Amino acid sequence: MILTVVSILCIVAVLLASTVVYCLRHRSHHKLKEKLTNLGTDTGSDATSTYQELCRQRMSVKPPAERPEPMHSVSSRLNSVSSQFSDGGPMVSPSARSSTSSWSEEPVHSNMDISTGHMILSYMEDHLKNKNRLEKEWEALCAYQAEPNASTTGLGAGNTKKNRSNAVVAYDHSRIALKVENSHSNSDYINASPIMDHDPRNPAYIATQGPLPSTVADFWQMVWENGCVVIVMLTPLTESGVKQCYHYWPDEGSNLYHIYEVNLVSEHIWCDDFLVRSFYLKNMQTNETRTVTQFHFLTWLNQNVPESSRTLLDFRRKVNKCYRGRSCPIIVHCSNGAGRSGTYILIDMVLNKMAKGAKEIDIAATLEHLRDQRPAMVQTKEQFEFALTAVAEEVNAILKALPQ
Ligand SMILES: *[C@@H]1O[C@H](CO)[C@@H](O)[C@H](O)[C@H]1NC(C)=O
Ligand SMILES: *[C@@H]1O[C@H](CO)[C@@H](O)[C@H](O)[C@H]1NC(C)=O
Ligand SMILES: CC(=O)N[C@H]1CO[C@H](CO)[C@@H](O)[C@@H]1O
Repeated sequence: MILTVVSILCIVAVLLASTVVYCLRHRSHHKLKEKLTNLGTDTGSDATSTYQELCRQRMSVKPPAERPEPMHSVSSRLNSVSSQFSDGGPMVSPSARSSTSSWSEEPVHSNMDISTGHMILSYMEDHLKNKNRLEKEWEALCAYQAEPNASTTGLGAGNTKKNRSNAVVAYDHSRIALKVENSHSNSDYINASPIMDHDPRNPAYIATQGPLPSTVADFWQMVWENGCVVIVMLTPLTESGVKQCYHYWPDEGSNLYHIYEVNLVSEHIWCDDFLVRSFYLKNMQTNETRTVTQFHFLTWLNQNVPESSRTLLDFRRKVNKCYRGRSCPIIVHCSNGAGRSGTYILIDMVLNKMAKGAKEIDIAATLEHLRDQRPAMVQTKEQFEFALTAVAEEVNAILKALPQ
């Protein structure tokens, strides 16, 4: 009997011991797992702070170690040495911003690579100081010949009256064609050019002339058929008595342009320089509707430059905030759809390339690329210089907004 009791006690003891051992092991395993997880997040935040530290160091080294080669070629190619920050690493965005009311200036946003930013800035500063170089580059741009460059459709008998200027007519190979069956004049012509950036199928912009009284229905048809939701208007309606653009929207209520009904929903005056209108666009044939926002810059005169690049840059940020997440082309027009429109598109395209982390920024070549698609984009040397200044100023603002 004693033997039996002892053996039972032994079995119980063994069972207890193994349970305890199991529990302990399980717990330590769990702890280890926990530790590993923590370690994971620890290294994560470590990497971020290391990255931020690197950025700070980079920022404090004022002139970048490798300055771009002085420009010899016309197209002023700018290569930034590939940097260690750019490939998918966490991007430092501007830190907490003060709350912004709808009246305030839009904060800068960018994923621009810091070393690229410095490179561009020092290049631009250099470029703007050296007037002689700017002069030469502009001369070369003026001599640039686009090929192909035929505009037979736009200059054809039925279409010439649809052009504001004979000098700026959409190229045959690069023009927006309207659907004839929906056109009030049974024609597919409008003086408008799709402007591609990198994607050859989807234009990023449509550059067009300010509508004439006879082309306003064509204009809204184009807005409708290309799925556009943002219009950038860069001209006042008249300048010292000269008509620049037809008043192509209703001042209040709605107007019908052929089968397109346009309803003015709101008008928000942002400052002396620009305002924003919101339209409700309805296709009366299908009863489909869409909201279209028009950003109207009021103080940029023909053949001129805006008084301050800061205002135009703020305007651009507001346009892009509204446009964010879309893939339709942005309609950009002034009077002839080339001078002011070309300048705006050049600035926007270059800054967008930078924001996407492009390592190579070539402003002159970008302008040639625009001129391949529409004649006379950017019309004066002052406008070209303005584009350079504006880009430099925005890069400067982006660098300043990075956490110090
Ligand atoms: C148009 O292209 C032709 C060649 O196809 C060229 O000779 C001509 O100079 C070009 N014109 C302009 C204004 O670029
Ligand atoms: C559009 O709306 C009108 C009025 O409500 C209606 O009579 C017409 O049939 C509609 N058309 C289509 C294509 O739905
Ligand atoms: C080449 C040509 O005929 N251009 C015309 C385009 O349309 C405007 C406005 O109707 C005319 O003034 C231009 O002469």
